[in-house]
Amino acid sequence: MTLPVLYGNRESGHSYKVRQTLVLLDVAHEYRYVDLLPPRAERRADFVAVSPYGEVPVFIDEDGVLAQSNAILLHLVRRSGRLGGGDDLERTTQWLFWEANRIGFSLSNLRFALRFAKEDPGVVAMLRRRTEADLDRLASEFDRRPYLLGEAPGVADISCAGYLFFADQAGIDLRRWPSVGGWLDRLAATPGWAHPYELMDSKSATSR
Ligand SMILES: N[C@@H](CCC(=O)N[C@@H](CS)C(=O)NCC(=O)O)C(=O)O
Repeated sequence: MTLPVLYGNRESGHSYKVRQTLVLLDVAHEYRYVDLLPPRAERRADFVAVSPYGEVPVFIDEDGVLAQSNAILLHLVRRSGRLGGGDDLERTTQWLFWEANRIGFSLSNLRFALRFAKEDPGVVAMLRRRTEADLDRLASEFDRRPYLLGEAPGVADISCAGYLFFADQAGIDLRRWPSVGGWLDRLAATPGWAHPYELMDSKSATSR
C-alpha cells in the first residue's frame, strides 16, 4: 500500500499545521523533508516535480497533489469527517481564510524578517503592528469558549495556532494575551500534540 506523502520543513509552521492534523487524525503517512536553503529549482527533484507553487507543504494521496496548508486541512476534514469544528465547515473555512491573510501572514513574516531575512525596520514595525492586532482579535474569542468553534479543537485551531508556537522567535510575548496563552496550553495538552520542532524534525522524515 502506498502511504500519503507530506513534503515539509522543520521551520515551516504551514507544514506543521498539516502534520499535526495528520497525527491527530492518526493518518499513516510518509514525511519527506525538503531543504529550503537551495534555490527552488535545485531542491529535491521529486518535490520540484510535483510542487505547484514551489512551497511546502505539499500533500499527496490517492486524490492527487494538493498544496496550500489550509486547503490540505479542509481536504483532511472532508476525508475523515473529523476536526471540522462540530461539522461547521463554513465557519471552519472562514477561520482558515482569516488565518491565511492574518496570523499566518503577520506572525510568520515577522518571525521570518527577524530570524532569517533581517528586514528593513519599517517592514518589521508594520508586521509587528499587524501581529498585535491579530492577537487582539483572537484573544476576544476565548472569553466565550475554549476553542474557536466550541468545546473541542479542530483544524481552525490547529491552523490559527500553528505559528503562535514560534511567537518568541518573532519577539512576541504572549503574556500580553493570557486568553490566547490558555488556548495554546489547552491545545498542547491534546493527546498527540507535539511542538513543531519535535514533529517536523528531519530525523522523523523518511529522507532528506
Ligand atoms: N500559503 C502557503 C504558504 C506556504 C509557504 O509560505 N511555505 C514556505 C515555508 S513556510 C516555503 O515553502 N518557502 C520556501 C520558498 O518560498 O521558496 C500555505 O499555507 O501553505
